Amino acid sequence: MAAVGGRIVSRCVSCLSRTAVFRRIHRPRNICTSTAVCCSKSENVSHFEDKPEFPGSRSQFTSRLEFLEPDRFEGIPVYRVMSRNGEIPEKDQDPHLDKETVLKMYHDMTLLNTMDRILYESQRQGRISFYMTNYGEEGTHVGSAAALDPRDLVFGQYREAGVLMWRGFKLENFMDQCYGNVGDKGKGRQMPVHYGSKDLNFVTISSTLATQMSQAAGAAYAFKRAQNNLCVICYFGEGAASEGDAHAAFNFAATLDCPVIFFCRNNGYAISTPTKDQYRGDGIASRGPGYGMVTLRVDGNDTFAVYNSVKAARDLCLRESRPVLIEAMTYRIGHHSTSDDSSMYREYGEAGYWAKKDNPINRIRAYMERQGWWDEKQEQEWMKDSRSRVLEAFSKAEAQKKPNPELMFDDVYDEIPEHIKKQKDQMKQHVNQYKEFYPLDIHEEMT
Ligand SMILES: Cc1ncc(C[n+]2csc(CCOP(=O)(O)OP(=O)(O)O)c2C)c(N)n1
Ligand SMILES: [Mg+2]
Repeated sequence: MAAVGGRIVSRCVSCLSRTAVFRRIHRPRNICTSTAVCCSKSENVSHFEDKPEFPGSRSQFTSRLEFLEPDRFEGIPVYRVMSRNGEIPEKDQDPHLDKETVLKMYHDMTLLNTMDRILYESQRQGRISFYMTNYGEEGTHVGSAAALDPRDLVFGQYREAGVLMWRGFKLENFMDQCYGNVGDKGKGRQMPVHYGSKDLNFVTISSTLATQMSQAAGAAYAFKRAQNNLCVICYFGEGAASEGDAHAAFNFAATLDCPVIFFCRNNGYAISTPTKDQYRGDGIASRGPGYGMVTLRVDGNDTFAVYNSVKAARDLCLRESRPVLIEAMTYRIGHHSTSDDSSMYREYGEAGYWAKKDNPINRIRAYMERQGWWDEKQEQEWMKDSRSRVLEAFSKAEAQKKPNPELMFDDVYDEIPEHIKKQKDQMKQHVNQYKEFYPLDIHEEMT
């Protein structure tokens, strides 16, 4: 390797070190003189005039036997707009959202929080069978939902209730689903938190991890063919990204140039498995370039940064008809679900840090206070009002009957086949014969 040029002080293009002394090697690029393996072997050296002709290859030949070290580069940066105290240091990054929009963001984030508390408690009291809270991730929901067109199709994982709330899913709708009562659009046939709404373009949750990912790629392909100028957004956890279906989804979307935003909520845990035991690479974002996808990592606790990211991703998706991967860094403050006890696998105080010090709700509130749009008195009033709204919806849902049990046989087939009809008749006969063992009084009557 012929070293030319003098010594200069700058940032090494290879190891990105600032303190090292540099040499210019071959092309005018700054390479650290450090003896570190990553730096000394950083430049491509080719003694060949031809370029690789292998199908799918787009690089050069090299005479260096050099492994690609995953730690050679600094981590992918986290895009942020707002500091923890609600300041926007780079004015050109301010999304300039109007007061009404920011207040709606705050109202939805806090209402979701209050709803989570009440429904979590109601599970603990045995009133519903299961629940999952969204604590800490409210900024990823509301920031992303606000940047979309309401006609864009949403595929969720299960911890995205704020997206639905932003689109207009009412407290009653959430409660009816969790109680599985006659008001539930799913007719009481799903576990709590498996929401869905055709009117709001939100595909019903299926908690089998990552199934929504390849469906989202397929839906985006259909959108592309329909040329409807809409995109698909697919939410998933960093844990779900370890499923094989995630690979299929990324690769289909990339090779078929599908307008889909893959929005990863990296909240640090897949139930009890922390990210350090889930992967060795630089999070989920580092996988994007491997699939040929444009990629961005964002501070998920910064609602404005999430908003800007999804808005830009949406434009890109539609303009260039290609998928975008966004990794939103956040933290799951609550237990995974009511079936989990996170004190068994994380230190006391760890979640508390995120609840108090780095929390999306606190951050947007600090912004609103700086703008003079919010104060303690408004906060107190809103907290009282939102709590009573949640409690009212909760009491109404609890008082409603459960659906007619016969409905469990509907909606899988367009026309119920004979063998299912037979099962339905057997169920009715059995229940009628052993009435005293079934809580028929809380259900709508069978025909
Ligand atoms: C195919 C499949 N495997 C395992 C599970 C059990 N399971 C449910 S949620 C979960 C963790 C998912 O973690 P992540 O994707 O990070 O989402 P988060 O819960 O953190 O929001 C697991 C393993 C499942 N539902 N589906
Ligand atoms: Mg997770």
